[in-house]
Amino acid sequence: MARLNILEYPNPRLRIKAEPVAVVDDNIKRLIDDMFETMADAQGIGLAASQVDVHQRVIVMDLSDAKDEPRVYINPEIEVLEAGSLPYDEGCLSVPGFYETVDRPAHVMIRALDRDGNAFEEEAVGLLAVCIQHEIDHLEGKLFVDYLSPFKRDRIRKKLKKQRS
Ligand code: QAP
Ligand code: CO
Repeated sequence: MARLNILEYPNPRLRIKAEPVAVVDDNIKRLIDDMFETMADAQGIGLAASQVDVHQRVIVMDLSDAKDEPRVYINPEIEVLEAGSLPYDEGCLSVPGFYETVDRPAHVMIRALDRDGNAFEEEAVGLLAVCIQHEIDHLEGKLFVDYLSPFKRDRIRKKLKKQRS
C-alpha cells in the first residue's frame, strides 16, 4: 500500500469532475487500499479519490472510533429521503485545520457499488448522511467551503496560504 498526496484548497485540481468507474478491477482495488492508508495516516473519516488527484468516482470512509468499519462507495448516488436539514460542523482533509457548520439533508438513501463491484443500497442518517454528501460533492468538484460566505471562504484561503508559506 502507498500513502498518496492530498490536494489542498484552493488547488484547482479539486474542481475536476470525476468520471464513473467502468470496471472495478485491480487498479481500482489498489486505489481503494491506498486511499484507506492515506485517510488513516491523516486521521480522516472520509476521503474522495478527487482529493488524491484521481478523478474517478470512488469514496472511502471509516466513521468508527476503532477504525474497524471500512466503507467503500463506487459510483455513489443519493436520494434525499427527508429534506429536513442537519447542521453539522464539517472539516476536510483538503482544508486542514478548519471546521465550519454546513446544513445538509439529514436522511438519504445511498446506492453504490462495493469493493467487489456489487450494487448495494444503504439508508443513511446523521454523520453517515452528512459525510456521503460531503464526499460526493468532492467528486463533483465541490468543497464544503463553497457553502460558506465569500468572506469566510476567503479568510480560510488566506490562512491556509499563510500556514503553507
Ligand atoms: C468529511 O473529513 C467530513 O482539518 C471528512 O486537521 C468531516 O475526514 C464530513 C481532518 C466532518 C462531515 C463531518 C480535518 C483531519 C479530517 C482536519 C475529514 C485536520 C485533520 C477531515
Ligand atoms: Co472533504
